[in-house]
Amino acid sequence: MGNGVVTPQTTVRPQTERPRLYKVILLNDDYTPRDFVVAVLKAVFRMNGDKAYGVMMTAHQLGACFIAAYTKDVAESKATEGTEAGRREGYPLMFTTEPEE
Ligand code: TYC
Repeated sequence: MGNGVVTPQTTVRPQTERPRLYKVILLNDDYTPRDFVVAVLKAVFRMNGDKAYGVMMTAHQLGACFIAAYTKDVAESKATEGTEAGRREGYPLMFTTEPEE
């Protein structure tokens, strides 16, 4: 500082670099009806019935299931939308996000 040397405020990256993606994960619980989970997966994540049923059953049996990866904003808003859909009906349905490696 004070020597006329400035620190660059930006970093140059190769044009091919992709934004970091965030995984949306569905968590199992003991109370949300299976049909309701399937309906939320279809509405929020645009899954067909077979895909939504498979994701719901995987979470039901293993405790959690990866849904899809999106940019941070989209992942967080879809997770919130799904969680709030459950909350509105009094269910503890929960979607979380985490960064991809
Ligand atoms: N375990 C719930 C039940 O038996 C169904 C369920 C499946 C809930 C997946 C949440 O992410 C979930 N009614």
